[in-house]
Formats: sequence, structure tokens, C-alpha cells
Amino acid sequence: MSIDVYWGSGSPFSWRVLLALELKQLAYANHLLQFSKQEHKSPQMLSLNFRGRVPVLKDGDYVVFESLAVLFYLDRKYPAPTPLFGRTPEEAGVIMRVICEYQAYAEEHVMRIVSAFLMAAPGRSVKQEDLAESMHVVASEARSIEARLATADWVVGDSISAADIVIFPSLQILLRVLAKPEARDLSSRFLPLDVNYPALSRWIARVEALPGYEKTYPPHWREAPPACIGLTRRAQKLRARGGRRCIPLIGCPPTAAAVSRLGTGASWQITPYTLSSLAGSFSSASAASGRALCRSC
Ligand SMILES: N[C@@H](CCC(=O)N[C@@H](CS)C(=O)NCC(=O)O)C(=O)O
Repeated sequence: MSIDVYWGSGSPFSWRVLLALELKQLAYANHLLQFSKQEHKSPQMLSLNFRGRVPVLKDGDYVVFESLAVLFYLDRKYPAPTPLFGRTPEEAGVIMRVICEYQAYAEEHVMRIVSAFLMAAPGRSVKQEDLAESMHVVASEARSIEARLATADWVVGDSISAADIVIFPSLQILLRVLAKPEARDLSSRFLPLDVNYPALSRWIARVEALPGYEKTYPPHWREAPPACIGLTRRAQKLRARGGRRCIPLIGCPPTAAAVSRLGTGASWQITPYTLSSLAGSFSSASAASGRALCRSC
């Protein structure tokens, strides 16, 4: 039997499925669909998912869509090596509870913010008050996940689970959007992440360090690295003084994984200052490789 996965770059729902496949160490054929060409609405795709959405997973003759359903299927079908829904009924209950809470109280607001900056249709602007309200809800839901991660490495229990996989891609896309200069007003209470949500920030690095993670990273994000995730306090002061042409940035790139993704000669390099402010996030190899300058410098 062979597994086919149909997905879109930057789709947080698709990203969940890719992460699960990597965690399960499953071989799969990768079908990256172009949203811009409406490939997800082709007759073939509509025959797999009449809603014309991704992700869709086909395992032999069996087809499943809706990302959470795909995770559940994969876990039942391929329980080893990493169970996604816990090892005990109690753990499964908590994992599902956290996922349900995320979907019931946070997801809609995350997607509203993301859509407002990434997919705003001409003539259809989202009201600023609605965005501010969504940001408020997201910030408070993030606080409860932060509390969980303050005492554990993973959102539920002592190993990665479907709860991490469901939440992680949405947080990543949210951070990418909040890093945009036009989102500055909205992001000011949320960013820098490592200052406001240190446990979430460490958790992101933990997920990024998982084997296979790089294969799941949205390909078009590599071509267009995010804008700055946030300035360190010292960098803010330096900027206020106007004393430096180039400002070291915290969170861009946030981890050694991100550095290797961008590669040498990419838009970002690492300054010693950024390195010291992110002590622990960078390997000495990347420390040796240079300076981190703002893209606009
Ligand atoms: N609830 C679905 C959401 C899937 C979804 O909305 N996918 C988006 C990409 S992020 C999509 O395919 N959009 C295409 C469209 O609506 O035309 C899931 O969890 O899989």
C-alpha cells in the first residue's frame, strides 16, 4: 500500500499531516498543489474531497480528509513508533480536550488574523476592532498553553502528541503574519514571543529540532523568510537612539534550524549581538558564520 498526501504550502492544516507522517516515519508520495492555479479544485481533487480543500490523504484505496481525522486515522493504522493520541485513555482524553479547546476557542481567531493579512479580498476589509478582539482571545488562549508548557516539554504529557501537531502550524503562521510591519499594532502585546511567552518559544525550537521537521516546512516560506519577529529590548533602545544602521533582531531567524534553512548569503545573517541575546539557540558553527542584519539594511 502506498500513501499519497495532497497538500498546499503554508496551509497549517496540511502541515499537521506532514508532521504526523514524519513522526510516524512513514514513506509517502508528496503532491504539493498550487492554490494559485486552483489545483485543489481540480476534478481529481474534488473526487477525493468534494469540499476542494487540503490536506487529503490516500492510503491505498482509502481516502481521508479533515486534518484531525487524518491524524486520528494515521494513529490507529500506524500506532508505532510515536502514538499521537496518548498511551492511556486518560492521556487520550486530555489530548482530545486540549485539541477541542483549541478548535473551539482559538482557531477561528487565529485564522481571522491570518486571513486579514494574507488573503484580504479587495474591498473586504476586516474591522480593526474585530482583529483586536481576536488578538485578545488568541493572546489569552496562548497564555493557557504557555502555562502547560511552563511545566512540561510538550502540550500534553511527556511526549509529542496530536495536541502539539494541531497547534504548532497555526502558531507558526500566526507568528509569520504578526511579523509583518503592518501588523505591528496588533502584535505588540504578543511579540517578542520569547519575552511574552518564553515556554511557547522554547517549545517551537523543540518541534523545529524534530527529525524530519525540515521536510515539512512550507517551501514558499523558504523563498520569503518572515519579517522580523520582534526586537530585543536592547535593540529597541538602539533603534530609538538611531545610533546604528542595522538592528539585531530577536526571533529572526529564531533558531539554528532556521539559520540552516536560510543558508549563507541569504537575506539574514547573524550578528554577535543577536547571538548573545539568543544564547543557546545557535550552534557555534552558525555563530561563526556571521552577523544577522535586518533584510532592509
Ligand atoms: N478543517 C479543514 C480545513 C482545511 C482547509 O481549510 N484547507 C485550506 C488550506 S489552509 C484550503 O484547502 N483552502 C482552499 C479553499 O478553501 O478553497 C482541515 O482541518 O483539514
